Amino acid sequence: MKPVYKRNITKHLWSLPIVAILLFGCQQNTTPLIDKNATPETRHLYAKLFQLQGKKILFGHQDDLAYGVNWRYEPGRSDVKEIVGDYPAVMGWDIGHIEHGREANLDAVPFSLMKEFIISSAKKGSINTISWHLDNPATGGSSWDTTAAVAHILPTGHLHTKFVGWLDQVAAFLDDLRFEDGTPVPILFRPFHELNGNWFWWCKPFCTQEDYIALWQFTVQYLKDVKGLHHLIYVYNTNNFVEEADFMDRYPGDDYVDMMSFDTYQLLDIEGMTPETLQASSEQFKSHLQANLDVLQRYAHQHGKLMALAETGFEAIPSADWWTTVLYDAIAPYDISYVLLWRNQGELDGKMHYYAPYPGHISETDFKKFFQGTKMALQSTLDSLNIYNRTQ
Ligand code: BMA
Repeated sequence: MKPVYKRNITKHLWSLPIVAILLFGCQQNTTPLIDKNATPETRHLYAKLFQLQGKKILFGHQDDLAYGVNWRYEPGRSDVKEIVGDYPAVMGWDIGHIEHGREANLDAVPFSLMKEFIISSAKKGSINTISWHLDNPATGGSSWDTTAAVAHILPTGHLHTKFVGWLDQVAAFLDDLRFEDGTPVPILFRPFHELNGNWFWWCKPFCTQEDYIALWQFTVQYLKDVKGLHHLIYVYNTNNFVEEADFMDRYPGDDYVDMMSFDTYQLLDIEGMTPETLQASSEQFKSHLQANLDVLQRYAHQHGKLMALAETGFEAIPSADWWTTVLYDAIAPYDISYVLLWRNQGELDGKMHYYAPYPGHISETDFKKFFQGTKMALQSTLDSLNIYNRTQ
């Protein structure tokens, strides 16, 4: 028996390279998670996201379960679900004000509820992503107070201890996000976002490239190696950009980033809007979005990272077919893992501030079409894929 077995192996050795090409040849260049000790659920999620690349675009919405247009904190409610019958595949949250140990975030979402929403939606298959609109540590002002602060919170700065205390608060919140069996819920963490804008104190005009990168690297190392958090997938994020160089200018390096992304909104004042100005604005938005997605995709593939459109939308969606003719048309050709719409606050400072439609909205029918026979995926799709590879 033995010699026959040996002969057969030798006979089939020639086919090994072909098998290898079939298995690996068509895949993108991918890198492992930056956290070598990432939990099994986090590693599984990360691998699944690579498998889904190009096939599905997960749909996300900020604060989806917390409130919507004309309602607040009603269990099970979601503006998205009321129209399409399913919850978002990606749930976005912001932990601004966690640094002060407050009860609620900067938009009044209680952290205790946020925690419940994160755990319960993960149990149903959704992925949670967290951003952090942290206050200015130098002044006590908000994220939008652009007084110089980054250099002061680095290890050599006089506010370093204060900042580390803030990171301890972040770590405690993140560490508390666990399934019933105690396993941490994987989180896409997107700190110091829109870095090339000019509105947050960590943005380009208010700190050097070196200091931004040092802040990012310190934060990752601290959460991962000092606090021992191993359920985070780190998301690098710029705002939309004109110059390609602006996208990678402050990139903290392949050892510090798992996913690359940018944010962009269609901006048009609804007052005085005409069909012509709307059309022109939509065309311009679409072409700029695609130009930026070209750049994102090139760098993400080159560096073996995942990619996402981390925030987008058109405030109050004044266009009935925006979902299919503008957003889907623009993003469908790309390998982004997800697209996330910003929050449905409702009225804010005298105008309507929401990015997903609600029942009765002019774009309701088109929003349903956006998910029919397209690459867009909602919670139930992820649930059926068991993205965290959990048995319970
Ligand atoms: C902005 C607006 C603000 C909000 C902030 C953080 O885009 O929605 O009202 O406070 O995001 O969520």
